[in-house]
Amino acid sequence: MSATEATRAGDSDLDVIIVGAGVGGLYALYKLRNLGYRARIYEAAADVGGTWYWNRYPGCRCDVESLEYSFSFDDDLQQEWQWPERYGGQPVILDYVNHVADRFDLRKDIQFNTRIKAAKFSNQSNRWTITTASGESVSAPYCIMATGNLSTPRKPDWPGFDDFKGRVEHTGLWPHDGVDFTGLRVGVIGTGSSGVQSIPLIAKQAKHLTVFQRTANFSLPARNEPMRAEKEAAHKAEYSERRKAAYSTPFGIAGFPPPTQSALEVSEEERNAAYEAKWAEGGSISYLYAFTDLLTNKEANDTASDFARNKIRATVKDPKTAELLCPNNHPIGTKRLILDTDYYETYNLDHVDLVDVRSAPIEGLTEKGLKTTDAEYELDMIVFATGFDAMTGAMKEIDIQTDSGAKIGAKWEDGPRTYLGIMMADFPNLFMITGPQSPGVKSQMILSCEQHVDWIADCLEHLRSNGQSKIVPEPKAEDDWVAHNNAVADATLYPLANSWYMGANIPGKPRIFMPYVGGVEAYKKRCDAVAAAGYEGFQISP
Ligand code: NA7
Repeated sequence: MSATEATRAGDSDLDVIIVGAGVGGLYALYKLRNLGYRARIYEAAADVGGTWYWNRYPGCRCDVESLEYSFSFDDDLQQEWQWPERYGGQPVILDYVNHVADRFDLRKDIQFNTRIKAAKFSNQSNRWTITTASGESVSAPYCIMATGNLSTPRKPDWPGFDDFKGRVEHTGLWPHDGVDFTGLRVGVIGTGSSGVQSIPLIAKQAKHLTVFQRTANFSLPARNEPMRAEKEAAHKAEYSERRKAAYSTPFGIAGFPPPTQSALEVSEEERNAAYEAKWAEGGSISYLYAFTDLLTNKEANDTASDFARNKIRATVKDPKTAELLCPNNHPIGTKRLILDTDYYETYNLDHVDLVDVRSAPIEGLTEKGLKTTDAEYELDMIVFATGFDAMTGAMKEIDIQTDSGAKIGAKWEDGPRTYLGIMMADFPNLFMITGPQSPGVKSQMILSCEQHVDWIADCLEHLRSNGQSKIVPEPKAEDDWVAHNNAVADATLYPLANSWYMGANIPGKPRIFMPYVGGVEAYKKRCDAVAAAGYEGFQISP
């Protein structure tokens, strides 16, 4: 069947349009189909996977352990699937997502290679009509945006892209047939997670590697290893209890005993012993969970930041390079804390150089390479590990509007505004999976996707069983949620960092802290209470 036929066939009888076939969209399709809704996914890529479809750069790996970072909705699935390593690498996670799509026969309701450009709501017909890049349209009463938080890769707006004679790639749009760096002089721009994960592997192949760093980030050793059979067996024996317990934790991951002491109430010796143990164990949550106040008290955080900086100094042989790699403008954990394998060790290799582009910013590309304000670097290939228009980018790339005059661009002009990160006032029947102002990126993402889908499914069931068909947040509920979100963030150290959580990586983007950092437990309780109170803060109508 051609795309046009599929669209026409699905046009009149769909209940729910889902945009995106990443983990959130796939689970939404599974769940809603089982409840008897006619749902269909529209996906820009040629296949399922979302983040894990696009980010194929060398070293791409999840920073949440694989036994956690997986679906919980089907016990046979979680018991049968075998993760080969402590942390899932991109190829394995993509295999897993494909397995889920096949196992639950999801592909028959997914239209691939279809980018959605517009979504318009008619109050008269109570329907969303979405329009694809090729001009087809489909309509349904409900629309779910499962468009992802890190799905709009961004390169800086520099001159010279056309002049550069070498090759340019972005980590978030990596070629499917891989890249051979052998014999090449490679430049990597960016030292966030994508840069830090790929740099050691690029260095293994490249003739010469120059890393262009604007901001040094904190990174901890991942301590990835083959899955230990006894660990897997023990985890699987209590999978259901663990999944349930995860909802009563801040990050949606069970198994980390909550800290009980402030970093400032123990001796320096005791403190460093605790950090040393966490460092040896690997994992970012474990480290940030060493004491109660690492993300709320700057003085406490300084002790954890200093410990990590000293580890960098102890690893990197050249003292100047070591100092440049020591983060000095944000508390540890306030930017995404990275997990790496041999990142700092890579700078001890003779053919790897670090260039500080904070003091001498990049001006643009030239025929031969990159030009900063004080030098030109000759390169055969430039890898942009420069990140994404995070959290709001994918939604804003779609022309979302209603016939009452609401427009997403205007609505979010000064930063995202949502109720619970799930819906927006003025945009009826439009749901988001892990939207801004929900814990999403600050949690085990698949758990948060499942929680949102379950909440949305319950909400649709509530409407259906009450003979209603329209739901929209009240403006006051949204105002209060936005204020609460900001108040919670302001009580932490997070806003001190120029992070993508703050929109700081995109020139001109409003600086507002976007994820909800009150923790998964508090957030889920709130969502459940809202539903239990008959969808408090929402207007519901026939
Ligand atoms: P990030 O974390 O946003 O990192 C992007 C990096 O690119 C970061 O070091 C930026 O420096 C750097 N960057 C961006 N623009 C420029 C310019 N103009 N000049 C120099 N350097 C620049 O993206 P990632 O893809 O690494 O990771 C995103 C998330 O994916 C990650 O947090 C995990 O959750 C998974 P800056 O810090 O802005 O100074």
